[in-house]
Amino acid sequence: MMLFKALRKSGLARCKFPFRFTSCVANQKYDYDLVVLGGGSGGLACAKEAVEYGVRVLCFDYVKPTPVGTKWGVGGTCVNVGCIPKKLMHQACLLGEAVHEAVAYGWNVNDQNIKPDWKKLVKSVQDHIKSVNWVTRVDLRDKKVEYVNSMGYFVDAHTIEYKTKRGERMQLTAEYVVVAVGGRPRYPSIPGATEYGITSDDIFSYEKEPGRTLVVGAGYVGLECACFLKGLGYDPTVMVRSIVLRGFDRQMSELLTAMMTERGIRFLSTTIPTAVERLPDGRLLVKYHNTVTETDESDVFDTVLWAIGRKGLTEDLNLEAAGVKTKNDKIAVDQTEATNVPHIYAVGDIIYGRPELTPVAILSGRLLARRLFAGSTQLMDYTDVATTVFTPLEYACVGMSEEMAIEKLGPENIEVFHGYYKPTEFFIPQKSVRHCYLKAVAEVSGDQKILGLHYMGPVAGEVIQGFAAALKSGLTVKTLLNTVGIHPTTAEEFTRLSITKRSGRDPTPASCCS
Ligand code: FAD
Ligand code: NA7
Repeated sequence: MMLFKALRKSGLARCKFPFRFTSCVANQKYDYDLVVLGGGSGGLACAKEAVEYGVRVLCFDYVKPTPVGTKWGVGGTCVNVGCIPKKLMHQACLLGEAVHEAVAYGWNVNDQNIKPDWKKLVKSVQDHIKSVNWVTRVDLRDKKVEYVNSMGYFVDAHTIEYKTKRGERMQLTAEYVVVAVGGRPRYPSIPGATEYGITSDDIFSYEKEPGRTLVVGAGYVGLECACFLKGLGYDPTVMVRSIVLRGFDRQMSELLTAMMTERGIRFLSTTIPTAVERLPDGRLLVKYHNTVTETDESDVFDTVLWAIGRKGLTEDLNLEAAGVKTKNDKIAVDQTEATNVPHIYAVGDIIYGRPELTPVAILSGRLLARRLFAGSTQLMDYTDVATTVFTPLEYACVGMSEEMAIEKLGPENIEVFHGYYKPTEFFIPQKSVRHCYLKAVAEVSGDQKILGLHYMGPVAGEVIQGFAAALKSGLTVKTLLNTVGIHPTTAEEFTRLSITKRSGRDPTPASCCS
């Protein structure tokens, strides 16, 4: 890796445009050393890392408009229609709560009925996104990653075809191809779904106020959308097909549901939508079926938001021409992110069976580039990836859920330390502390290696990020309890965990400093 960096510094490794086709490092058989399909989190990270080693890289990125016509710029889901706009909407909600809390803290906020201006918020969010798109393009140009704003697809295992803005078909060849095309929201196969429903791809730039909204799907995206809509003063209902937050710790998911219910979000349990119709007044009539009571009902909403999961964008890639096999709508890879065709790789959301998270896509893209072009052998470690659900009380976790630990080790071999806690800042505005809870799932014997940490409360993502590094380094209960806390914080509660579930003792604290 050092050698490549030194060569690059000396100018030997990279022959600058227009001499790109005669790169000193390159295999002259191909136009490019690396072509990346998809300029999102994973694709851009891979492309930008690869050019560091003096190779010729081209990255395609193209966004198909949604059924209602929403489209966006380079950078992929996270920047345009995912993490970033979601976090900004979440922040708007937290600020709304803070205004009301400020009064209790002595601030003279005259109008307590203040409401956010949806159009202004959407414009601010979109302005930020456009600035990120611009910075991304400049960054690609500065780093000498060639960027083509077109849909790329395989002609054969080393040849990619695309259409120019004028409609001409062009072809180029690459020694390595990285597929980083990500996914897009699914629509249910029911009448009216695409005509009248929107998804997370539309909501962050939606000009109309969402109003009374039906959010269909109780995964990570559905819950977050319902929560920011509620926080902004709208009236969301979440339709749940089976359970809330499948795949996450059950106790924490139930706590999250209770916290959302306390805040006035309605849940329609064991229900699936059957049709959406537009009424003469423009509102949407949604028909649905309860799969337990076997009853059919309907209700009227201003907006229907599908959050029923995402499908991988394999269908436009003509993967058969390259011989790449798919699994459902994703691509199965080995531990080196190689597909069944050795020089074709995949990173990010398009990989089958891996976490759909931006930092996962970025790190796997970066490590892949290092292995391909800088002699590295480091593999991506997909275990113990921390994540956060950005609901008003956030839920963050790393490692195993309680159920997973019980299944893997057996109930007799795990110990669960837990506790409710009272954030100091909640006292004056008398905010509900009912759902501020945390737990550590650990081995029962020895120093009690920690297998999973779960936290619901303020700034959960910030709290768990540091503990995630500790868990990856082999954190034990002994070390955790030997760690001196930072007082008064909520994160310090992890260093004070003393009650085990097995003991049956009440995990509710008596006072703020007990
Ligand atoms: P993407 O970022 O989706 O990029 C793929 C790009 O390739 C897209 O621009 C696509 O249009 C383009 N493309 C597709 N086909 C082609 C083709 N044939 N040719 C050229 N270009 C093509 N993750 C987190 O870590 N934290 C969060 O808080 C978080 N919040 C989220 C909130 C929402 C609402 C959503 C939907 C997702 C969220 N995620 C979050 C997930 C995160 O956005 C994804 O995991 C991440 O963007 C995946 O990156 P990627 O590179 O695999 O794909
Ligand atoms: P998820 O986590 O797959 O959740 C999808 C939700 O939608 C889940 O509650 C499903 O219920 C439900 N679902 C799926 N199909 C239907 C239909 N046809 N009708 C009603 N409800 C349905 O997807 P998300 O988009 O929330 O999150 C995906 C990733 O994006 C996530 O990992 C983040 O990293 C970002 P089920 O539990 O299957 O019964």
